[in-house]
Amino acid sequence: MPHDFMNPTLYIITCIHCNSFKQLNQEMSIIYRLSGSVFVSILLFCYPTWTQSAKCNSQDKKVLKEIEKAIAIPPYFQSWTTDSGCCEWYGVRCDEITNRVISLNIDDGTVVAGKIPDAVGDLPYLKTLIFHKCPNLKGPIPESITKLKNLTTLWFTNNNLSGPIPSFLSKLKNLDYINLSFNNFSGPIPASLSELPKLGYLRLDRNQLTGSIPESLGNLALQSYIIIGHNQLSGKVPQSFANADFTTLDFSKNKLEGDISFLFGKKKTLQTADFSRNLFQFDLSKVEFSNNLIFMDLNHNKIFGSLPEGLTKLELQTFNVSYNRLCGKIPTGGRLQIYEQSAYLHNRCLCGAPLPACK
Ligand SMILES: *[C@@H]1O[C@H](CO)[C@@H](O)[C@H](O)[C@H]1NC(C)=O
Ligand SMILES: *[C@@H]1O[C@H](CO)[C@@H](O)[C@H](O)[C@H]1NC(C)=O
Ligand SMILES: *[C@@H]1O[C@H](CO)[C@@H](O)[C@H](O)[C@H]1NC(C)=O
Ligand SMILES: *[C@@H]1O[C@H](CO)[C@@H](O)[C@H](O)[C@H]1NC(C)=O
Ligand SMILES: CC(=O)N[C@H]1CO[C@H](CO)[C@@H](O)[C@@H]1O
Repeated sequence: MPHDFMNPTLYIITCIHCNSFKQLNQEMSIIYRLSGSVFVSILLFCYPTWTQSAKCNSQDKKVLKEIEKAIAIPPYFQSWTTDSGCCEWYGVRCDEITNRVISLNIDDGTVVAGKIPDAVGDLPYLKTLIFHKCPNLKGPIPESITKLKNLTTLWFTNNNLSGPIPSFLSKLKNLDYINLSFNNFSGPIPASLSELPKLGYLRLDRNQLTGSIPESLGNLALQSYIIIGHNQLSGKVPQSFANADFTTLDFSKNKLEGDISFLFGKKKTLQTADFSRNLFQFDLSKVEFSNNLIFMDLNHNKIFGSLPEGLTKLELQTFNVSYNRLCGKIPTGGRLQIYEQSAYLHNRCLCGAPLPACK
């Protein structure tokens, strides 16, 4: 941009619009050669913009640099330069008033490697901690995160983390959202998770979890989402779920067994029920369903009996009972005929549309 070197007003205007420290320095070095008084007036005008772009709590900055040193693969974290404010750094968000770091979100796969550093526990105002799609991020969840008393969102997804789902997560009383799906966590689901008074969303699917579903999980204070599919969980679904009322239950692809008819019922708010690919065994004939259900996948179990008339009242978007031991005529008069044959195939003797007529 051509500058009129003799007009101080023009400098002030260009300088107010400069939004980076670097640009500001360039502007100032030109001005400095002109006169002392112009320099001072420009500095005053620029001050607010300058502090904003450099804002950062120095303690938080130190911790972030430690985290970078521990896991970043060079030349990643290019925006994490010492002359810029850490609130502007990639993946970092600060509180507008206090300038303390409240969110750290590393979601760019190949740029980090190693273990989640203990230093993440030293960002005391953190509310959201995300490591997403980092295939080289390995090892356990560090206990240091129990220091993050403000944490509401813990989201470690699509990494290669391992070790247990730590029981110490129950110390983070503000947690309302846990998503640890697509990792390599093993061992049981800790019973202590039910001690989280605000936990509404729990997603632990696609790991190597074993053991049975803890009784306490049915007593979560906020009953909305439990997604624990694609693990190696076994045993029966605990009775505590009979009185519970979740919106989404996904137990798919585990080794769970027994009667789960108590998860349904006319008064439940259950909308999404994925119990496919387990060893569930019960008589479907007498089960009642609530009108809230929009997704029900029961494929690959050992469910027997016939399809109850009540199913014709539902407006299910997804319905699948294939690969079970069901028998009898598919009830008519509702929507059960709109689903593909594949939703009914591989049962003992189901018949009638959309399958061939009963004999
Ligand atoms: C985990 O690491 C293995 C190699 O050790 C890799 O093949 C796999 O894609 C990684 N998983 C994820 C979810 O990134
Ligand atoms: C939890 O993580 C999975 C896997 O990355 C993702 O698909 C899902 O959208 C996440 N859940 C929410 C509510 O963000
Ligand atoms: C996942 O963990 C199991 C042990 O639980 C281990 O044998 C396996 O190699 C791990 N897989 C990856 C990709 O790290
Ligand atoms: C039902 O589930 C089976 C088994 O996973 C699958 O092959 C089939 O395509 C599904 N059908 C529908 C309509 O969802
Ligand atoms: C809501 C909440 O827990 N706020 C806390 C966030 O962290 C600071 C520092 O640890 C506490 O002083 C707040 O009470």
